[in-house]
Amino acid sequence: MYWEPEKECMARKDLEQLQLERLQSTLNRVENHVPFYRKKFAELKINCDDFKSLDDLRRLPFTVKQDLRDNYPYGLFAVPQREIVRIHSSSGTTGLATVVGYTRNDLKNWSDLVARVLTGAGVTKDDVIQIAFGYGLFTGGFGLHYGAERLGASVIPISAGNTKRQIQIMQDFKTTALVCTPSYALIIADALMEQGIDPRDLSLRVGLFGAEPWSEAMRHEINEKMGIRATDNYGLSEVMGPGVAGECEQCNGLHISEDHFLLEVIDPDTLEPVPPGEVGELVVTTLTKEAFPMIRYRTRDLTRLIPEPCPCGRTFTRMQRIMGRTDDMLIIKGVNVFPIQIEKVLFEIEGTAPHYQIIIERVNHNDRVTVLVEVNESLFFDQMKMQRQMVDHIKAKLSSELGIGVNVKLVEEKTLERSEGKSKRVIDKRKL
Ligand code: DLL
Repeated sequence: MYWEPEKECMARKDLEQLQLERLQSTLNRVENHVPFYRKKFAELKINCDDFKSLDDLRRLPFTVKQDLRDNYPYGLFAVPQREIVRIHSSSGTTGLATVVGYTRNDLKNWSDLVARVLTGAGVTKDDVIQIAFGYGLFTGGFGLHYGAERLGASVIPISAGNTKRQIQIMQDFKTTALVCTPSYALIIADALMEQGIDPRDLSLRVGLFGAEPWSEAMRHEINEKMGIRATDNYGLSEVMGPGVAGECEQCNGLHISEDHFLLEVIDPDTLEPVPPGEVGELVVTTLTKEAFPMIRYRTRDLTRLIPEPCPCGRTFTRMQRIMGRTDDMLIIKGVNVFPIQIEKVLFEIEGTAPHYQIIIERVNHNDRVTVLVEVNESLFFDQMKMQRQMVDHIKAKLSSELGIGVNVKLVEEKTLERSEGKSKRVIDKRKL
């Protein structure tokens, strides 16, 4: 089943022509409306009218997350405020957050692309979709919601959390498709078992999971425990949100919506393209975004493109599931977290030494974070009350900065391992 077969099965030659035209118009848009790009193009003596082939893309500069932060909040928007109808933002409070905007037309394209991902995974308008992604500044909830409505399915906007209620709704409303992070799907699966509910008595048949890394092993576990077909879908707020790529019913790689996004895979060190089919960092250029076009955005996500055609008939290239990242970004409980955010909070708290360690574990499919913090007053350890107050204070500050709860443990000065080179701040014990 296709959402738009005339696009999804386009001949490569026609697709490349479309991409080139859309690239040219995107370049004109950013050059005319975004001072950041205009300045960069001028420095590199790039004349957008000279773009004659897609290979010319390689002459353009990369854009990185820091560029978004430097232009916080609206500096990279390519339309006046009055044309913006939606704003989303990814993790971090001011300074570290990235803000993205959408015009009405962007929202239409976004819904279409998410509807395409849903259709690819086998969802139709006869389905009842339970959306257990957070609704809010995160693009997951609203992105999937609008796509599912566009498709004409029955949408249950339950949002994330409250697993007991998720299950109750799933039973009563006869949910057929579940949308959430893969780790939350496993939490729901375990809760079903605990409550003695046989998933085969539910109406559930398909799952659309994304927003965090997972593995084939996790897919099998979800399939087994829930009796569904779990599919992977990928996206990132900087280039749109969910809807960038998704698996078809073959469950063997994610088709990239190449009519809206131009993909490159580069070697993160040399920044040169890797040979076809090899692993590298995914770089995305948007082709139709009006409010927030992105030129050669370095996603930091590692993957490889699958050169072989897919038996489903779609001609859009597939990418293998995300295999890792080239930076230190962590995805904890579906939320993007950078160790530097934790460091920033600790530096602001008097009495802590600049030594800390972040330990991440997965306990019963739940991510658990413990931050070990060295305190420079060993006296402290005789004063339980002060210690507790300090722990609570750090916890509150960290939760508000990160948007997730963490455990905090104070340790005496010089207890944490020192290293001569790069200190090992993060110990990620999760096995996906
Ligand atoms: O996570 C958008 C999204 C929402 C995608 C719902 C799919 C479903 P951000 O919060 O900006 O946007 O986080 C983007 O999450 O660069 C990847 O590192 C990671 N990520 C997203 N999808 C996958 C996936 C949304 N299927 C960052 N597998 C990306 C692995 C994923 N990692």
